[in-house]
This record gives sequence, C-alpha cells and structure tokens, in this order.
Amino acid sequence: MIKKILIANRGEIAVRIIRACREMGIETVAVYSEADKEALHTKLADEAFCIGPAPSSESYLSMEQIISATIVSGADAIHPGFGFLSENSKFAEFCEQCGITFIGPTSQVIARLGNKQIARNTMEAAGVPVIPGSRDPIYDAADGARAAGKIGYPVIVKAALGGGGKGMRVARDPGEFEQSFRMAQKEAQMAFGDGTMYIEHFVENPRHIEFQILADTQGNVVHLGERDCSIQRNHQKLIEESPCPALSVKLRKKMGETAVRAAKAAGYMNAGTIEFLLEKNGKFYFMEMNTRIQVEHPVTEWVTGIDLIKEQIRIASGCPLSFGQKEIQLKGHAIECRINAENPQKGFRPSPGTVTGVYFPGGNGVRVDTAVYSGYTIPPYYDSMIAKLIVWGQDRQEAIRRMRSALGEVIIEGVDTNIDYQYDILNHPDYQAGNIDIGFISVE
Ligand code: MV4
Repeated sequence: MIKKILIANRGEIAVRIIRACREMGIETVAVYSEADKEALHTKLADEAFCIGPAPSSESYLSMEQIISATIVSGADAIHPGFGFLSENSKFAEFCEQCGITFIGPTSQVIARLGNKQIARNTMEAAGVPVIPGSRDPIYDAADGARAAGKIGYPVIVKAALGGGGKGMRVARDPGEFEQSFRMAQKEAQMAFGDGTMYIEHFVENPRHIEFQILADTQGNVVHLGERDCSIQRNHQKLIEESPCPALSVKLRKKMGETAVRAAKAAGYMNAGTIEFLLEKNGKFYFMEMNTRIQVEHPVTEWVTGIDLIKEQIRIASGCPLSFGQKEIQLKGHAIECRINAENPQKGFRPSPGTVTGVYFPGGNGVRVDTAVYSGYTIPPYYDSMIAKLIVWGQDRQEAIRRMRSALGEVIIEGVDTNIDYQYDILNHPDYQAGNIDIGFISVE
C-alpha cells in the first residue's frame, strides 16, 4: 500500500492531489521552486523540498532533483499531475528503475502513445476508427505530397511526437503542401528534436470530444463518459463540459465502447483520456490518447460522483476497480471555466503579479479549484491558469445559469483575468444552443 506520495507539480492540481491524499490517510511531500516558497502547495503538504531555481527546466522538470527528493523523503510514489513530467516516458522509467511507483501507466505505454503516429496505427489495428491518413512515417516533402494526393485535400501535416497543436500545419491544396510540410517539420524538429511526420485528411469544424477511462492492473477498463472541449483558443481549452450536448445515448455508448477498446489495445493502466474528433453527421475518429490526469477532470467527477485522483492512487496501489461499467451513471450537467491571469484585450498576454484581494463564490453546485489566496504573488515563470470554476446543474441550462452567476461573483484584484471573456462566451447564443465546434473562437 502507498503510504507517502510526492507531488511533482505545483498550483491548483498539486493542492487537489494533497487533499485527496489527506482524505486517504496518505502523507504528502511537496516539491517547490525558489519562486514557489509562498505557494499554497508548499504550505499545505506535510513536508516540502526546494528543488531548484524558478525556471521549470531547473526545478519541476528536473528528474534528478525530484527523484532525489522522493528518496530523501521516503515517499513510495510520485503523482505527476498534468504538464511538466506527467507524460515523460523517461521519467516514468526512471521511477520504475528506482522502485518508486509512478502514478500513471507504464513507461512503455507512455512512450507508445506519446508517438502519435504509432498510436494511430495501434488504434487502427484494433478496429478503432482513425482519420484517413498515412500509415508510414514521413520524413520528406516529396513523399508527403504523394501521400497527401492519395488521402485527398485538405490535409493536415502532424508531428509524430506532437500533440496540443505544435508541429502541425494544414495544406488546402497541392500548391500549399511543400511549404506547410516544411514549416510543420521545422517546428517539430525545434520542439521535439524529431522531424518524423504523418499526414491526415483535415476534418473541417469538428467537435473535440474526449472520453475519460479508468483501467486497473487486473485488466478491467471502464469509461466515465465524455467531455466536450470544443471551446478553446490556440489549443488552450477555455470551457469544458460533460455530457456533450450533441451526443445521443446511443452514440455515447458506441464512442464509450470504442474508448474502452482503444485503452485495451494500448495495454493501458490508470486514468487516461481518448480524444476524438466528432463530425456533425455523427462520424467520429480517434485523434490521440493522453496518459495523464487532465485539467478538466472535475466535470467528469461531478457527473459520475467518482473521485478520479483517489482512483488513480488506488489503481497504482494495485486495487481492482470497485465498480463496473453498469454502475457508472451520468447525472446532470457540469461545466468548467478556466480562469487565467491574462489580458484578453492585449492579445491574452499573461498578467502575473500580486493578487491584492480575492473572493471566490461557493454555494450549491459550485466548486473552485485554485491555489490563489489574498496576498499571493503569481510568478511569471509558469502557466497562467490560476483557478478552475466548476458548476453542476440538473441540466445544461441550469449549469450555464449557475456558471454565469458564479463568474459574476468572482473578484480577483491586482492582476488581469479572462473572467469577462468567459462570461461573454456563456452569453453567446451559439454556446447556449450547444452549437459549438473547435472553430467557435476564431484566431487572428
Ligand atoms: C486535426 C484536426 C482536423 N483534422 N486532425 C489539434 C491539436 C491536436 N491534438 C490535433 N488537432 C487537430 N487535429 C485532423 N485530421 C483539427 C485539429 C484541431 C483541433 C482539435 C481539437 C481541438 C481544437 C483544435 C483546434 C485546431 C485544430
């Protein structure tokens, strides 16, 4: 059994994990950078170790520092949260070699799914629908152009090690292909040190739907329904909800079963997410699988009543799932708004600084996950997301109204935020009608 967990993260997710551990009677170890001495996670954990200077590369991304802190503290497991080292197969392998439980899938599975081109082929072989595209890796523009011609335009060139929008370019016609390919490959080479590419038909204006799955070490796999994450800007999600207003019970069942099949094909263990693109006509395609807990996990927690962080810890301890697919019922509707310290009027530029005053709403059906407190100084080194506001309603309309009411109560003084921007989206007639796709926010 796991007795002590080191949380290799910061911010609201570190706090979220500390709280789950405390409820389970598990001791907690925080790690923090020199910029995070006064951070909430540093203060809330049972123990805290400074692991280096402010830049992530020297602290939250330092495998040596984190493994050392784990050994010195006597923790038996590491929870990586999201971002940072959460999907780094080398880090998971390092943990395995040191006899530390990495709370997530095996390093081998992380590596296989981290290569999106290999993941695509794995899924296709398992009978999971994939977007028409190239089966072999592509290294040069001429081979790419031939593959694109067979697939049919428009196409999208993607980096095998990409995801989240990096190393990706659309080519609308053959004349555009070479330029798009070169740009995507250059970006991939810079970002991942690898120029392996693959090509897919470009799906116009789909919804981004993702299924949460849980898989234990005994081979049981269940899905916990979907999240609609179509409201995003520059590949940063802004609003997520569950259930997706466009899914019928029948389509949910079909996509859910496909997600379970995908997880089984990958040899998956722990919590994971299968991302799909969904077309208006109900056709859906596997896009990628994320091997971490995600920012938007609370909406799933609220409609299923399942604590995903606790389940991750139980699974990592070797416990079988305590429920089957039939026992998972979706109830009501949950929405999450990500609150960022940024200025939408100034190109969404980050707005770090001291939060001189803060008030968050509460009340029936309102949850706030944050690590911000009055007097806290948001450092400029990390992600600008400072809070998640999550609401639950009997139905989508009640959830939207509750979110508008809750957003209207939030006060954050001293830094700029995207709260008014979120409020405007919730008031948009297309959003209210559930008429959304990944093009809802057009990017300049
Ligand atoms: C696509 C696509 C359309 N067709 N692939 C964006 C991030 C990465 N996960 C893959 N992405 C996309 N892949 C094909 N074949 C459109 C996107 C995409 C997107 C996907 C989900 C949410 C927002 C998006 C915004 C722009 C593009």
